[in-house]
Amino acid sequence: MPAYNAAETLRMTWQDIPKEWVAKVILVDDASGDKTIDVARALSLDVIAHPHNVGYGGNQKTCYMEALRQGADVVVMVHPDGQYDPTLIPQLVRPIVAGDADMVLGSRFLTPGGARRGGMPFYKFISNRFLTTVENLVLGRRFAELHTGYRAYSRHFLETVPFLRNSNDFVFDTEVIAQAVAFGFKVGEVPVETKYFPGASSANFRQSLEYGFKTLWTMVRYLAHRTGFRRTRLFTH
Ligand SMILES: Nc1nc2c(ncn2[C@@H]2O[C@H](COP(=O)(O)OP(=O)(O)OP(=O)(O)O)[C@@H](O)[C@H]2O)c(=O)[nH]1
Ligand SMILES: [Mg+2]
Repeated sequence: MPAYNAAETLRMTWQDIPKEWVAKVILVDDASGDKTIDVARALSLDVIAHPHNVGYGGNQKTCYMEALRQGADVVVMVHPDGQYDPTLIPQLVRPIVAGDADMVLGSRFLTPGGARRGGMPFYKFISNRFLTTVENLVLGRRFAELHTGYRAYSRHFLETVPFLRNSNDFVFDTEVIAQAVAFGFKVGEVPVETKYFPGASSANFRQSLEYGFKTLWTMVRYLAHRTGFRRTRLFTH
């Protein structure tokens, strides 16, 4: 769990995790201003505390490095803000264990109307659809959604893709998808629900706009790399 000011929602998120499916719950706190660390320790999670705030992508880097260090075969990212349903963890893990995928995305758009019913703001819904369409064109795939924060990775994936070179910001999530395609990994999608509610953490308008432009820039970089125009270390070993 990449956590930032998640004290209010962490316990309920943790309670819904199917414990028989999960060997370890690692929480990385990104210098929250609230009691996230205290709640995490009370729940006996493996806690790593960043001494300073790095950002959502930087937080994931620490999460994945620690999971690899602890010997994980499959790693699932669950946001501690309660927006994604942890009871669906088995659905994300199964395709990896079966060898059908090395990365699984929990898609909020596979159930028609689901994202809006879950309270996704209209502007996020529209920009998500737009960006996903552009990305599909560039990547040559047909994903239902590329902006979900609910994802699972195989160990092999995390040991192959150079995710430490990614942004420390939200666009980390887009870069990983472009890397998955660039490295030829099989990416699966399973339907998940989403809940937008007052206590959940949500990227604000400015952050979302910045994320949108950085996502498009990532696609430009991907194309430039693919065509040999300008290669980037994001997509090489
Ligand atoms: N490390 C770190 N984590 C963050 C930061 N901001 C948010 N997070 C965590 O990352 C998760 C995702 O961030 P959100 O702000 O919820 O954004 P989002 O879920 O991508 O966007 P929404 O769909 O609008 O909720 C949250 O569960 C936060 O705990 C940050 O600055 N640093
Ligand atoms: Mg959120």
